[in-house]
Amino acid sequence: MRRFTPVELAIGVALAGSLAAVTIPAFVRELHASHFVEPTDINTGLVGPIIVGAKGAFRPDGTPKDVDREIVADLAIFDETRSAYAEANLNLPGRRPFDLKTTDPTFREQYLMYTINGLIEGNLTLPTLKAGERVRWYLMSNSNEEDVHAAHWHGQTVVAMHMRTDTVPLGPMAMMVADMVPDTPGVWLFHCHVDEHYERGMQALMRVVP
Ligand SMILES: [Cu+2]
Repeated sequence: MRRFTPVELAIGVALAGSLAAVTIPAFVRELHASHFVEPTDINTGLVGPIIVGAKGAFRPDGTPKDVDREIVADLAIFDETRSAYAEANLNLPGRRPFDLKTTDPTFREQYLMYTINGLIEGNLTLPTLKAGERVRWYLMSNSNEEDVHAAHWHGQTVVAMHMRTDTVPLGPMAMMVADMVPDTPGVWLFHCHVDEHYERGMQALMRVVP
């Protein structure tokens, strides 16, 4: 079992900063994935967000003027049997990932990784948030058939889709933006509310300080 590195998965997390100055209206997000062999490329980690917004909406450093902090959270299942590295990682020379998936679903199941930003088992470290600051969450998911998620915050609410809520649904290859003003200090859980995903580690802790 291995974790996806920032280079593999979170290209978009880097892009979130470096390309934030490329702007189109209203902070539209593009979920960018390699299209060479798309399922293989995505499950290898070649996926990430590009954050864009209206001209004039960003500070010189590329961050949006109307928020204090941005967080990208990719709630994603990675099928390691479809990774370009599957044969090397699984030490099964001569077997193609596609064959592994289609011929042995039980084998495949144990190589599905339930991740946030490429990290499993709750290993993602979220930044410490300050009560009262304006935080924009960019949520995204992957394209596996099980990539149906429910991003859920404990202790805080967000505004998404013109609605105040603490849970934002995501379908396969979904993109959502949710704005939060944390108001309850403490250590809180952020996780996918789909039971199996949560139980398999799609979760992280978020600290809010006064
Ligand atoms: Cu989920």
